[in-house]
Amino acid sequence: MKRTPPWLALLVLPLYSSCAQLEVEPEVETARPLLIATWPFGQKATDRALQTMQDGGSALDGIEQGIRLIETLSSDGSVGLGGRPNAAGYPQLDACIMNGPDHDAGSVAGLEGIVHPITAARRVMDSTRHVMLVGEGARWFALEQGLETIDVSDLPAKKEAWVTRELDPGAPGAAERGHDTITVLALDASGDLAGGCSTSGAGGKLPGRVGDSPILGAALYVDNEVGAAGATGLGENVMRHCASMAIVELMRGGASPQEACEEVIHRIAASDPLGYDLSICFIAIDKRGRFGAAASNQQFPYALTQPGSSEVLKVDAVTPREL
Ligand code: SD4
Repeated sequence: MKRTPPWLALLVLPLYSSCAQLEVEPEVETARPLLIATWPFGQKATDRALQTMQDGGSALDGIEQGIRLIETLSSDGSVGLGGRPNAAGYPQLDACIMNGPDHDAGSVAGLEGIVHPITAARRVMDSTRHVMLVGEGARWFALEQGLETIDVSDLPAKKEAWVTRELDPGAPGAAERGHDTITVLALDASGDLAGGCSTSGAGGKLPGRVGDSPILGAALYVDNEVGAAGATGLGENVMRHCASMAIVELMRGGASPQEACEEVIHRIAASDPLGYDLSICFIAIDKRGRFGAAASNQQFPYALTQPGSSEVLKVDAVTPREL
């Protein structure tokens, strides 16, 4: 057998290695940090998150500060203590946070009277050996941590007015009311991911009902090797399908964030008696800086922010597949 002359290898190797590089998926030209959030009010969160990160904070800091702002404003009537109360007249809050680099997470559910559930979730992650605290225990922990609280003793008095206003199925716009949630995902300049989610949950829920928002893998999942996904909408239709984890796993298999979000809606619709009438929406970003969003049966506005641009984009409901 003829031996390849060494000078030929010198010529061919650089050619070979540049071909090999071509097979690697190219980086997407998005400025970083890249932030995506549910709903138009999410833009306030992504803007605050970007600012936090540009001031030297981590992606996790950005997520926490962005969501804290929405919890403070509580202006959409669904996040934080200004959110919709449960059937007993209390806002019971759910939140979780997840950090890509160490795959760590914290979560609180059914939390009453604490102004910043997202910070409570982060403290669970940072200061305990646990991942999730619920109800009285979560409140006790948040108070121990010195987190801001309000006096909840007058809340039952608000119940009657709220029930009349919100739970009357005949009230104008009643069908449209009931849920909204802030979920934010971040990709930082070095390619690390983080995410967070906070909500008062579905309005009029039974006391003690926990939705998808504090459940890792349901309304939020971050895998630092692949990407991150999050949800808003009717939690029962998200958590039964581990939707955010399913989106991330589809991205791991090669789907773009857009394809993965849409595919999970089709999958859920295919197995659910509701079909596409699910009231669920997803957002996702991948490690390469691509993003996507999808909704089951409504137009879904979401916020996208990166250095130099911050906008609210809209995606129409997915086109149903033949079931
Ligand atoms: C829940 N997923 O508690 C939340 C509500 C929500 O848009 O996201 N509404 O089910």
